[in-house]
Amino acid sequence: MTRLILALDVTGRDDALRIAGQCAPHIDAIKIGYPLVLSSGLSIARDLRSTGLPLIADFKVADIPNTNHLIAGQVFSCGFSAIICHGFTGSDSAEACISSAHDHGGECYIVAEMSHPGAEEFFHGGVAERIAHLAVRLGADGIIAPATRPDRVRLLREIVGGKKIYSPGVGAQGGDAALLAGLVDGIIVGRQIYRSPDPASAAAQFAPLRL
Ligand code: NUP
Repeated sequence: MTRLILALDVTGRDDALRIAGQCAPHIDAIKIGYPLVLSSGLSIARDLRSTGLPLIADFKVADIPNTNHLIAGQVFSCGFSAIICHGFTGSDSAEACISSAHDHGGECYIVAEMSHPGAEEFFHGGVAERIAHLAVRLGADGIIAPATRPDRVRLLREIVGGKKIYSPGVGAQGGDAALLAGLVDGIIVGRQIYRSPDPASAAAQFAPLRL
């Protein structure tokens, strides 16, 4: 089964709650980040919990260990069940997020390689592989790997084994969900769903993946 994670990058509270409510029967989790939290406040997380779905905080946390620890503490006190952090900051910073997540009964996902074209400038040449190894060594719950490059996801899967892989980049960024089925544990989809005139139907189109 491949989970469907809605990237809810709208910038209005009402839109966010409406789309989340419509899509809830067709998705497995909601991921929110700076666009929604900066426009609506962190309290949007509490409101979205009424959907009953797990909430993932995509703040791509990338600071010194103490600041990472403080950020993660705030995230989990708002009811998120997982946090996404960067790994290029090094073991101590990543470990601060992972241990904070686990102290709160939550999960931590480390970005191994990003999905946009520019990611190749720094994540290729061995960096993504090193970050994936770091995620395994530190006991992260999984990694973020690009749906736009299934061959890279296959390679990173060999490193992380049974850890979870969540993949953004399906739809608007050109990734094809069918190529990821069975390879990743979840696909992250934003614009293809929330920009649709009928977000529930757009989400429902991924139903075969979730079987
Ligand atoms: O490498 C990444 N690529 C990516 O698109 C890591 C991410 N966290 N994301 C996020 O996934 C991005 O910030 C957005 O929230 C979502 C993809 O949205 P869309 O391209 O499907 O609209």
